[in-house]
Amino acid sequence: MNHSGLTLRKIETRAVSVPLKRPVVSKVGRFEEWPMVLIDLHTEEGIIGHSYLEPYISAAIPAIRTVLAAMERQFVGTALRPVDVYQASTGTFHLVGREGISMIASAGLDMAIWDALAKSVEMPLAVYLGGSVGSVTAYNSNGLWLTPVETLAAEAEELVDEGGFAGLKIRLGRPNLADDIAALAQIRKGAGEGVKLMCDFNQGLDYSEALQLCHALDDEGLYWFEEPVVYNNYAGYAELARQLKTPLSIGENFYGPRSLYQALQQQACDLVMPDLMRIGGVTGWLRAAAVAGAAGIPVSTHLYPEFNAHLMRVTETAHWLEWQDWGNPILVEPFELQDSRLVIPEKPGSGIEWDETAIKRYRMD
Ligand code: SMN
Ligand code: MG
Repeated sequence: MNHSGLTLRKIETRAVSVPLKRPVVSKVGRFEEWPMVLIDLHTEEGIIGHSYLEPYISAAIPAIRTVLAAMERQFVGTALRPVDVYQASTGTFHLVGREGISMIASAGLDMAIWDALAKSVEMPLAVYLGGSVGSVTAYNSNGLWLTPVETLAAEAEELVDEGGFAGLKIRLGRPNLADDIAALAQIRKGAGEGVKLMCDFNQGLDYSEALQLCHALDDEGLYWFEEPVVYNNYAGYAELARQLKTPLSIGENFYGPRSLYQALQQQACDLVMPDLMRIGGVTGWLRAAAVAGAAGIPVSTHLYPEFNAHLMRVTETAHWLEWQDWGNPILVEPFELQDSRLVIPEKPGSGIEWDETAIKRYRMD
């Protein structure tokens, strides 16, 4: 039997900064543009795997590219087995920390390998992973930042219309509770009854503020409270989860499946939403999703909707896909949304194809 598969020739990385239709105004920063690292994994067999990373800050990009270049030296000429490469790359780079840039670069490489392998057998990634293509329940996370309250009703209406959305992410945590309540009223007015509102605080509160604000908002019918306090205060989260009726969601800052396991061990949340670049790419996701599935905890996604849609099709306790259209300007064919569901394209791999003309326009390097 021939198990040779694909062999790594080179890892090409490019940095782009893509304009955002609605600037991100949040407790983690204000962003007018969205920096991305595009990864093209070239194989000796001619198949090219694509993935991208969203590192928030462009200052982080050179470090990520340096680690990916080191990984290229580590794996060039070898067979692309994602589980083995994940083990070896996280194994090498854990010497400078399991979290942060090491994990982010490993995840980007891992995603590109899975994409290339699925393409090599002409299967959509979901099918290659043992699932099927279809659609995935999604909420719209493209707006409703900490922006002026009087603009929120019209924006909420627009966001629902972008894909018949049954859920929207909203950001709260303004300096005055009255302003959050007013923001919520405007959003409800624009979104209409029945639309679920996922409420993100982006770690903007200290524990005592979170205690007060979450209790004050606990009867407002919000679908979840996300990251009220610093991401790794699991003891604080456990206490909040015990006290509050509104489900508590964390996970975009889990680095690797073990962080998810530790959070669940400490009963720090009701819901999880791992971020693909921090959880460890496709390989990290599958491991984390297995832990959450065994624990009966619903799993939502964070960013990376194109890859995540495939992963949700093989996630036991799949909950909501977070939809952001931020990568659309550099894709040949943006993914489609209908009736609050993302429709996975019938294409090999993840279905990501670069719009090279657009990439030239947004290149940073
Ligand atoms: C978020 C994502 C990207 C930029 C800022 C904030 C947010 C989310 O935490 O969950 O979408
Ligand atoms: Mg969030």
